[in-house]
Amino acid sequence: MTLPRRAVLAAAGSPVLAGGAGAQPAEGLGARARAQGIAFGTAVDGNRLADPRYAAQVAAEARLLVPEWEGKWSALQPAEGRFEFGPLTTLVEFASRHGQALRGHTLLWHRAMPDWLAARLAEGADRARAVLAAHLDAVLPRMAGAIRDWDVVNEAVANAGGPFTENTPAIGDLRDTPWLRALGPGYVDLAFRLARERDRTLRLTYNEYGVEGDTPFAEEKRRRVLRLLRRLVEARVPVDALGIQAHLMLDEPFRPEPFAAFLQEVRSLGLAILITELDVREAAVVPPDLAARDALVAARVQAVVGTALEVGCRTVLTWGLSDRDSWLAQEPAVMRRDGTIHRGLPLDAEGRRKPMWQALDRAFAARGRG
Ligand code: 9MR
Repeated sequence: MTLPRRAVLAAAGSPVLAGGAGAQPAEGLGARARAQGIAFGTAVDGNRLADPRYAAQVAAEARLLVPEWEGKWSALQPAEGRFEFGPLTTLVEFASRHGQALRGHTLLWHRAMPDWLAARLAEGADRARAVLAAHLDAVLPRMAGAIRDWDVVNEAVANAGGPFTENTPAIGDLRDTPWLRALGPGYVDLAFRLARERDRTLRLTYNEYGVEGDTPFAEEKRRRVLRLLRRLVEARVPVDALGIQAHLMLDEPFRPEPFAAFLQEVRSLGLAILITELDVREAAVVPPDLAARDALVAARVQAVVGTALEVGCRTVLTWGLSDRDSWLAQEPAVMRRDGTIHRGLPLDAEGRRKPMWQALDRAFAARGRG
């Protein structure tokens, strides 16, 4: 497997290839995963692509990209009926120049909604159905050549308490959102059906967080997600895959068994499994030395990703590549309180490979041998 020429040129002399101790493979994680039949990639923020170091990292490490914000309603339809494809097209062009695939995120979410949308949804079911259909009519054909896999519905299942800031009351198992209020629980079915009607060849994914840990919170979330997926499959709603976000937290325990059992159940429904947004929030109190911190992150990543690969997951994306560019370094709700930044991505703030990079590489290689 060889990297496209442009990616090799972009990566030459880049710190992504210089970091870490001992011999480093010249090729990126994406190429190494691909050799094992696994698609590896990352979320990309198009605003940062003008930074040559950032662009070189993305070119060198990823074979698959997902827009961090450019595929959301607030970006794509800032005013009703006015579609803005510029930012997403920047990513389409970058991916095409570097021989990378692109997946879509997201066609329906209760966040990153433009103001006009909440007002329109409040006008009732007919208006809600019409705006959703119009959005898909504009976005899916326009992106059909570039995006073959969409997160159709994102984070529809309600949390059962726990460490998250967004614990809105549930209606049934679903989160209380403007979409749910307008259309009832059938809004999930509707989104998948409308997407399939518009393009029968797309892979349609349901994307969710909070299902990885060995906690009562995650256990209940897994039950709720399974109930939703079972209902959708029984109703012949065209859902093809479950995206496991995998925003992992080291303050939470993890055991492979309950996670693997959940993934097996999902597989038995006939759905594919993707890891879509992997990163790691370190514990509130961390060891004083970086090596020990990085070892904890790497061990968790290897355990979680290894488990998912064992049950047939063949797509892994991190939510960014370098700790410097992560939402974990920017968003107050998840930032560290001790003045350091989370070391929860494959590259450190300077772009050097960390033990998490090697943990992913090992997990991919183990699946190749297995
Ligand atoms: O990382 C994204 C951040 O930059 C955006 O401000 C935010 C709202 O659009 O979304 C973040 O990404 C989220 C993703 O879309 C869905 N799962 C959780 C991610 C982190 O919040």
